[in-house]
Amino acid sequence: MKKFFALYVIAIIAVVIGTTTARAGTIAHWTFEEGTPGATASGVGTIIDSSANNLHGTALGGPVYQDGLKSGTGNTGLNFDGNNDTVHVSSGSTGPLALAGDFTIELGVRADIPNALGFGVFYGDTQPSKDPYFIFMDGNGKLTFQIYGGATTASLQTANGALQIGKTTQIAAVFDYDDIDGSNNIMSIYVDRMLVVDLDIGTTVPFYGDTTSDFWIGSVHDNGNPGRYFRGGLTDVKISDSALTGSEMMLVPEPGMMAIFGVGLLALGLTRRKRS
Ligand SMILES: [Ca+2]
Ligand SMILES: [Ca+2]
Ligand SMILES: [Ca+2]
Ligand SMILES: [Ca+2]
Repeated sequence: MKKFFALYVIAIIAVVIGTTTARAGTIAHWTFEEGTPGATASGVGTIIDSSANNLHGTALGGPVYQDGLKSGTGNTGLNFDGNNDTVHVSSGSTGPLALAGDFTIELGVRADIPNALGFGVFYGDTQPSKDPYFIFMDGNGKLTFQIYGGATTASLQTANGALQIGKTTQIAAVFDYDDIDGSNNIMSIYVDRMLVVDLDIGTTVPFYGDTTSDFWIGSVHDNGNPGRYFRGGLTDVKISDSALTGSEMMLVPEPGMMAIFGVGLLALGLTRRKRS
């Protein structure tokens, strides 16, 4: 009975921890649920950010709302044509999207055609290159997460095939700032909430070199010039102010909480079995 009680307490603690981690701050979350599938997204500030920061985006080039993209929130995503479709969010080098300290960028992706991939998210400045962070998906399904740190550029890549064509995939780029002395900062890429690759990038942190930086979904805008448009569907783009673990990443519903709660229940179940 003592043992059962101990495990019961562990289960309760696990639930409490789960609730705490679920409160990791959301910097921005574009769910793409505001549109009707088949409708073309247009108009200033119509791509709704559900976070408190109200970082609403503007669709350019005519991306189309798409049904059947289940990842994050709901079933609706935005389909980009690979030609000129993108979403622009005005930011500036000191705004909430000038990410500093720990952060996680999550996005649900479905690439429908090989060899037609581009940028998932891109934070660019108006100098050639020198762009603080981006996530890029190449034609072989290889993911790149890159940070420009002023003196150095840190780039992390998966193997080919990390992103499968025709399959909705949950990808995440995590930056874990070394809270002890900032000397062992870690970049990671997760696919479907599993850690795929990580890298110690030393003291490098994103460097915001000018005052006209902006955030883009589905394209690159380096030096103010657009290019390398993504082709396919993006379901949700979410940015958090902490280095999330796989179980804390988005899935429907409330993944971190449910996963940890499940461990607690499993502990109770094992105890019951032992007793009988
Ligand atoms: Ca969605
Ligand atoms: Ca277009
Ligand atoms: Ca640039
Ligand atoms: Ca950290």
